[in-house]
Amino acid sequence: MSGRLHRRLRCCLLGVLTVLAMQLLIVVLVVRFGLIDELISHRLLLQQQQLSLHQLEWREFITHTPDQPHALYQYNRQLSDNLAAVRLLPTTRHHSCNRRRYRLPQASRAKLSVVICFHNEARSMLLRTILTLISRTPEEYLHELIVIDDGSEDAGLLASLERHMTAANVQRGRPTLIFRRNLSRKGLIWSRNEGARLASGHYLLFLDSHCEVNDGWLEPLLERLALNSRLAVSPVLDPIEPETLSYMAGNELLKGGFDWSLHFHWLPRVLAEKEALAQPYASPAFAGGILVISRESFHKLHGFNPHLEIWGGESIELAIKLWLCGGQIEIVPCSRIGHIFRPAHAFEFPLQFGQEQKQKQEKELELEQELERVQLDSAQATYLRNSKIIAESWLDEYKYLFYALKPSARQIPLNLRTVSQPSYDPAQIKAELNCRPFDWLMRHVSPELRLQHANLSALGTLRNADRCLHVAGTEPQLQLQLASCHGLQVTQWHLHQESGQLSTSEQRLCVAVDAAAKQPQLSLEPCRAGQGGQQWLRRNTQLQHAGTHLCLDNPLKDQLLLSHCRPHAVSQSFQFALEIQAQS
Ligand code: UD2
Ligand code: MN
Repeated sequence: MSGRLHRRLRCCLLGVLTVLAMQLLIVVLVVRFGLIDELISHRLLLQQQQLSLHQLEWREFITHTPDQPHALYQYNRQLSDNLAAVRLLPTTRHHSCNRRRYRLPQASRAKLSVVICFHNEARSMLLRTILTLISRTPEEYLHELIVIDDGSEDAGLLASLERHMTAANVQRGRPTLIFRRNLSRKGLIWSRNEGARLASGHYLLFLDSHCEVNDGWLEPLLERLALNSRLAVSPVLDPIEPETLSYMAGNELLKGGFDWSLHFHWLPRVLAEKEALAQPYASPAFAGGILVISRESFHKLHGFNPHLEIWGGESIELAIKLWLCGGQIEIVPCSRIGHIFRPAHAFEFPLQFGQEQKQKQEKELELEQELERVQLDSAQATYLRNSKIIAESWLDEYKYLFYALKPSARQIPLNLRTVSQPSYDPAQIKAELNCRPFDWLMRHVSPELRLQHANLSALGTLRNADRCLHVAGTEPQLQLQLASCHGLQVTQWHLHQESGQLSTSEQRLCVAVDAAAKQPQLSLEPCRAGQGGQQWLRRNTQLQHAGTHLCLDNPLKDQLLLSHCRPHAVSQSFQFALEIQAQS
């Protein structure tokens, strides 16, 4: 009797286990082949009665993507083609954001115009950006979508997109669709300004063309904007991994900022007592170039600086302009937008310095070589030129710090083209809007800028006559030498206030002298705290090594050595680009 019961129980248990195992197998299969994503996203589209897969026939649209090498996109294009157009994304914002009810302005007063410009974006990626936006933005707020093709090589893309989207949009009539194509490439700054010129909504969203907005992205932003018309906002950007396209959580403990060379930097956000993680917070700069601003204030500020070319710096300039001219910037952690941060530029940059200029300099062979080097990296040169314009426009007397860190920017001719551009004169904008001096921003918005060099006595290039102290070669064969001061990559130095160390600007290598050696030699060593051999004293324009009391000297062309200090010796006079404070 008990044996039979046993057998039955075993049978039952086996049955239950088999069913469980089968269920597990189904789950694994569904997850493995991404069926869940497909099913949910398909349902999502149909449910929302928006641009359904059927209407848009997007598969047909993306099959016409021209075959291009990976370098053109810098992400996994094949995977992008095979993923659902709108996929389910993980909830990355704090759970309290989901529970909150947002105080939203009336839709008739908060119409949103979205500007997306792109150059050589894969069709599936652009489509995902657009469809995700449409399906995750409350219909009543999404007023118009302005898509600008900035001279992409896939010449048929825009017309085809327009055809499909217009057909899909017939029943809804919303959002208004505007398509434009630049026959030749004009850069993202020109294109975004053009988008803003065409826009008619109350607010502008500038969006990259490889993004996925997450659920509920708009409401937290609108709530803030409605409270304060002088505010411009960024979501927290969630990184999408370029190869796996997996969607990850961005960090709400970071602010946007920039350094004196006008490069964008993340800065730590320090939470005030009782400040919740999900609370909006002020930020010196936007979280990158994805931002929402009222159209009126954008135009009042004269938009993005039209003198900036192709790529880079425009959102930093807008941030400086906003803060100085009565605006504010916030990052809103309850709003999330995914963005593919690509490992390298996915496009070429036009040359910055023309052949003619090179010819002019022909006599000076060296300078010519420098210019060639500059030409090799026109992306850097474009960024440098844009940064120089920003420094000249807004940094007031602090622009010398910028030049100290970017000495080669001095060589870059500006000849600002104004013919086809609307007039843009920072001095006029400052007068018109009663803008504050840059110093105010350092005091009230970005104290990090003040502190950045607080422990330095001097910084920048270190020059004797027309030669600069430079670290040449590659590891482990690095060499200290004198080189032309004009190269883009010429070494930048830091003379530290307390330790007296003379280090490269990333503070890894220090100039050292072995005091115990018979003939003291200069060398490069990893910087180490409390290392006597690495201590230098600033004596007027001389650099005296503390251990040996010898001075840095350049007695013959390109010869670098140590010798007895002779006051007023020209060969021992080394100038930093910027002296900040005397050594203590
Ligand atoms: C960052 C910003 C971007 C912008 C840029 C600096 C984020 C997430 N993105 O870009 O918004 O501020 O820095 O200018 O912070 N494009 C054109 N024409 C061009 C070059 C680019 O239309 O000549 C498009 C491009 O297809 C993309 C957008 O401009 O949609 C931004 O360029 P990106 O994605 O290559 O640069 P990224 O993300 O480093
Ligand atoms: Mn981007």
